[in-house]
Amino acid sequence: MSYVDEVFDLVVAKNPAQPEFHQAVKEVLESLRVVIEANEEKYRKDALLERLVTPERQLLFRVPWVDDKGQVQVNNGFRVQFNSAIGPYKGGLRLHPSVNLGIIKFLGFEQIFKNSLTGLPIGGGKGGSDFDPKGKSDREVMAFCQSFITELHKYIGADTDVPAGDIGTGAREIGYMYGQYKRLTGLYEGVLTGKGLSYGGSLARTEATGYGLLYLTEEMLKCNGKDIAGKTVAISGSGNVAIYAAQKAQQLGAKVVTVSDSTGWIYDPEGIDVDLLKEVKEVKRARLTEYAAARKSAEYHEKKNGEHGVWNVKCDVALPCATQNELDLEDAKALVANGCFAVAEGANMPTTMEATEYLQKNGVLFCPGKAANAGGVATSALEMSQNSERLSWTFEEVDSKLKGIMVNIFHSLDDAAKQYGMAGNYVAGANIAGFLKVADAMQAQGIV
Ligand code: NDP
Ligand code: 2IT
Repeated sequence: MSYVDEVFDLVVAKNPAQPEFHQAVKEVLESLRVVIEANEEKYRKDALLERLVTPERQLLFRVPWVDDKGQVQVNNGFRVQFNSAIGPYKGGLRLHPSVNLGIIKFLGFEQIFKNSLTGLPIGGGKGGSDFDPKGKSDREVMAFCQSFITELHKYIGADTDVPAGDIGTGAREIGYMYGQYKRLTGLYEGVLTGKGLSYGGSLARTEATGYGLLYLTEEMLKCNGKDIAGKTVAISGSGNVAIYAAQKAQQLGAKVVTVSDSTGWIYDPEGIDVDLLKEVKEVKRARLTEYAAARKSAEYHEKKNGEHGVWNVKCDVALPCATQNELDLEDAKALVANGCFAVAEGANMPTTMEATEYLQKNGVLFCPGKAANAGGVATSALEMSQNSERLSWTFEEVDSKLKGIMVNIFHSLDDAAKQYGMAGNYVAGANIAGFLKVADAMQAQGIV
């Protein structure tokens, strides 16, 4: 059996009931087959792949907190410190009831390659909890965040592990966590990114993932003889990534006609009103029904029977920005039938493997999340730099660095895909380019 297949079987056997982690590993290993086979003897002897798929450290802990009724609640806390070959562990914290160890491991594994692609010195990690911030008071969210950091602070630091936001973790949560970290350690350091601007945050970090997604998409289209201006774009999600993806798409002259959340979706043929969306989602923390109520041109659709809705709308470009496996084979068929020619992932692993293959086979330009959404973590690394030098850069400076990073990422995938005989396969390009730097650093540092 080939080394790649052996290691994949080992991952499934050693990590039972973690389907998302298996899926993320399978996608990467399949892409690496050609690279691994060229160096199989050496990699096998050094157990390089076994080390790559095994986290350096996994922290699982209890998070007790008191709700507004005086009742004690208990959540599970996670931090997976996956790989520190090229820098301190870096990656977000997801707060969502669906969070479990397998989900955090898939996210942490993806983060290794994503962070490598940014060209910046950051290793891979991810964490979170099955705590649901939805419907909780600010005091309850604070109580949870303080308890979470009371345990996690022992294992993180500006030069060891730097968490940030993800689903359910935004500026409010990062603020409470930062305050508790500082109180416990006495350190005013860049231990978290996505901080508020008054206490060490970076301008453009809030916008970075969505803006970066569009900078990369623009470059991918340009290199394939197309232009984002004048195109119709379907977006899923209505959180941090979706909102700023919609904003930048419109600034670049495209029309965004959909957004969604976990209960429904909006079709707005006049183009999404981003200011209204921000008011509904960032200020009121309300449902999309409020967007529809305030805007005549918008249709609201409840989600039924697990369908994803937005992918049935006619569009040129689709940007999934909500969550994993939200674009399946049926959705891919609908997109192709409606003439969609490009898909770029704002979320982590939103497209199933079958859907990805279908899109690629049908000539759709497809950029995976570990490249397309890397603008968020790249700008987090820029926040770390600013914190270390005790300076802050202007919005324009950060935004122009972000744009340069996204354009470079696209070219590194494009080049790697061509070099290994898979021109246009940006999934393979991303996995190979991300892997080569990490593998080189791991080999250079010996058996650790
Ligand atoms: P937010 O919490 O701000 O928004 C998440 C959005 O996705 C909401 O609209 C939410 O709807 C929807 N959503 C979440 N879970 C589900 C689900 N299980 N089913 C359907 N809809 C769901 O998160 P972000 O925008 O930060 O993150 C979105 C995606 O982007 C995630 O995959 C994340 O890992 C990825 N990402 C985020 C980065 C960042 O910097 N924030 C960087 C790179 C990637 P509802 O409110 O109803 O739950
Ligand atoms: O998935 C991701 O890259 C993020 N949630 C952002 C991580 C970060 O450290 O900014």
